[in-house]
Amino acid sequence: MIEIVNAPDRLTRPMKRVGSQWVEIDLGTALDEIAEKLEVLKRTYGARSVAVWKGEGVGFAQQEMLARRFCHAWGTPNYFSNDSTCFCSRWIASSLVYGTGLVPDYEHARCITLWGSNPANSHPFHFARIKSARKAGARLIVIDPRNSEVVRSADLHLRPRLGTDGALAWGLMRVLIHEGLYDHEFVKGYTLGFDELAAYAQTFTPEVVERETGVPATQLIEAARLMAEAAPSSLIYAGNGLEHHVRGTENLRSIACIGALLGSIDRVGGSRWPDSFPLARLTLYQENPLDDLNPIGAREYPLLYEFNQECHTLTGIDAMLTGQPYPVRGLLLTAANPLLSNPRSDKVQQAFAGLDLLVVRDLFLTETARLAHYVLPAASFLERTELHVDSTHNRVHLTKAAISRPETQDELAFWRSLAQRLGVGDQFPWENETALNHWLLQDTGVKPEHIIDGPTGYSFAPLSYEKWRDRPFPTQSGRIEFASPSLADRGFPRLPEYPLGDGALKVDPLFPFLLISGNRQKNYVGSRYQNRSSPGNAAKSPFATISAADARDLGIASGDLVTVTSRTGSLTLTSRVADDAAPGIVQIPFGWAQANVNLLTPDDCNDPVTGFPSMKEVPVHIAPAGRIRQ
Ligand SMILES: Nc1nc2c(c(=O)[nH]1)N[C@H]1C(S)=C(S)[C@@H](COP(=O)(O)OP(=O)(O)OC[C@H]3O[C@@H](n4cnc5c(=O)[nH]c(N)nc54)[C@H](O)[C@@H]3O)O[C@H]1N2
Ligand SMILES: Nc1nc2c(c(=O)[nH]1)N[C@H]1C(S)=C(S)[C@@H](COP(=O)(O)OP(=O)(O)OC[C@H]3O[C@@H](n4cnc5c(=O)[nH]c(N)nc54)[C@H](O)[C@@H]3O)O[C@H]1N2
Ligand SMILES: [Mo]
Repeated sequence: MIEIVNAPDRLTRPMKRVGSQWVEIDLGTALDEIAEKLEVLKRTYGARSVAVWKGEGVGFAQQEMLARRFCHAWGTPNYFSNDSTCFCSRWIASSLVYGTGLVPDYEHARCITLWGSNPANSHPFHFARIKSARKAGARLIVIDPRNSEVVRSADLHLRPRLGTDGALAWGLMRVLIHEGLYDHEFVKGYTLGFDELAAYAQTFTPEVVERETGVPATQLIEAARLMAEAAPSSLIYAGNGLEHHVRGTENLRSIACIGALLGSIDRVGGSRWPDSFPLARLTLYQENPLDDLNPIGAREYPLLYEFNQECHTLTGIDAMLTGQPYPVRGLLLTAANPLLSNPRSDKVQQAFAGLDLLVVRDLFLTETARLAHYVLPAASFLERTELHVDSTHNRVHLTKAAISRPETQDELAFWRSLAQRLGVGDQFPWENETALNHWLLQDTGVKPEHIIDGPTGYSFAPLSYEKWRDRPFPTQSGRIEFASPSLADRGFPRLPEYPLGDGALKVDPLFPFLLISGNRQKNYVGSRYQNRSSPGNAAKSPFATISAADARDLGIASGDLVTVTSRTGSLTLTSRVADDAAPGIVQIPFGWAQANVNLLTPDDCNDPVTGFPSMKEVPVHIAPAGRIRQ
């Protein structure tokens, strides 16, 4: 952390691009010029021609809300973010079934199923909780086509073919129903559509599911029984690996239904319905909805917009390139590096290079920042104070600005200084983050002093369970919806159907391998910090990981350079042959400039429900690129 914030190449001065040169510019002048250009765009094309893009670098809490607030204060509905390739599809699937997202109660669980997630790399603090539950006797099931550290500590590993998780979920539901292992009372009392669900599940016998997914029938039955034995203290955590698929949301919706059959929803050791902590609302969607301005992607992917107020980034890139459905000519981007993180990087590059105004706020001069007209140095997490609500433990934390760097601006200061120049400063009345934090806490009964006092945060309520006993679920019907009337109204199937046969269709002779892009690595995050940790730990280059059997067939040894080609692009990188990789699958991490996997990922192969791009099931071709050993 210290190396990141004190890195010698950290941006410290605002810069303006003049021709191909960067010139340093005073912050006030930069903001004046940016505001002036924004006003010109507003006069010429309307405010909606300017978009805002927030990235993973500032997370999902108040910094995100400030960016959203700016949009609606100034008049543009076009807010883009990494959320629409990150967690929205899981959130929407869970919200369709339960009316809310759920949080895992790992500490009390007796059976934990990790489905498409590898917390040993991605969420070490979750993995620590899982390990202590294991010590207390919890069983662990991992559902992942490949091996990993979590797999090695599991009781049972199911390896479905990529993207066939929906068939597996239906298979598990059929076993639970067929063997009478589901929670009859819970299902009767709190769900909608069980008869439809049970009828549809009939087709998914263990043998049919084995043919579709490759998971042996005996393992499927064993998994269902393990889950049911531990119920209701039996939880399923679904990860990012499930989302980057064309059928991602429907697969996730069917997985969500299993929890209700197990009766493990909001039960001790199950999946909790989070207690709310009423921070004041920063967004202005109610005050100034702007829906009539046709937010980008809201027509194509209405659920993404209705549930998360997210515009669709891939449609946004097209709008920048084509001017359709209307011109998008300016972009204010903070804490993101879409040139490496969004699919079809070639199109992102072209779209950003053609903008009239691109402003990038970052700690470093990233690939995206290099295309900007203005680059502004941003305050890092160690230079900010902000609230974090931990809904798995009902705690709220307040970070301290541990160091001060007068030359950087935090997110509040940036949006506020721009709003003031654009005549909407009254929407950003807080002089600094401390004032904002007080305002956010005003209705909670908690004062910042309370939070600072406790090094482990402030516990706002005891963990609560079984809230459904005296409260309807926040769905349309007030019940858990196996069958969704609201999806049916939009022309989608009521049940999260799975079209059998998808699993078998996957081999394209031109592109015979499937690419999983973006499995998380321990020593860096997204496109950042690859070479920043101590030399022993730093990741120096990306690898294409393939199985020993595939390597033999291709005549490739570990360390050889390979060329991986998809329908959209090609890249050459070092191979790594791993015993535990799955045959037919190549894995490449994302976020590397020298081998950018998002040149291979398509932008026209999206989940029809939420618009999520397909990034974990991309047909590719692999060939040796030469015999040079690295
Ligand atoms: N192929 C493929 N692509 C993927 C994924 C995948 O699995 N496969 N995963 C997707 C997912 S889940 C996500 S979340 C996205 C992430 O994609 P992005 O949102 O683009 O996130 P990062 O690549 O981590 O880039 C974050 C940037 O924020 C900067 N930064 C760090 N701290 C701060 C700060 O405090 N303030 C500011 N202003 N900037 C800061 C960093 O220097 C970095 O440049 O990528 C998506 N892209
Ligand atoms: N160190 C580190 N930590 C991170 C990040 C980072 O870049 N570095 N990124 C953060 C971000 S933005 C996110 S969103 C999270 C993501 O964290 P997780 O949700 O844990 O996602 P991954 O680590 O990518 O693991 C996804 C797993 O899904 C599997 N998978 C892929 N396709 C399928 C499929 O079709 N079916 C099944 N069943 N499994 C499949 C992959 O093999 C992989 O093991 O991690 C966060 N934490
Ligand atoms: Mo993410």
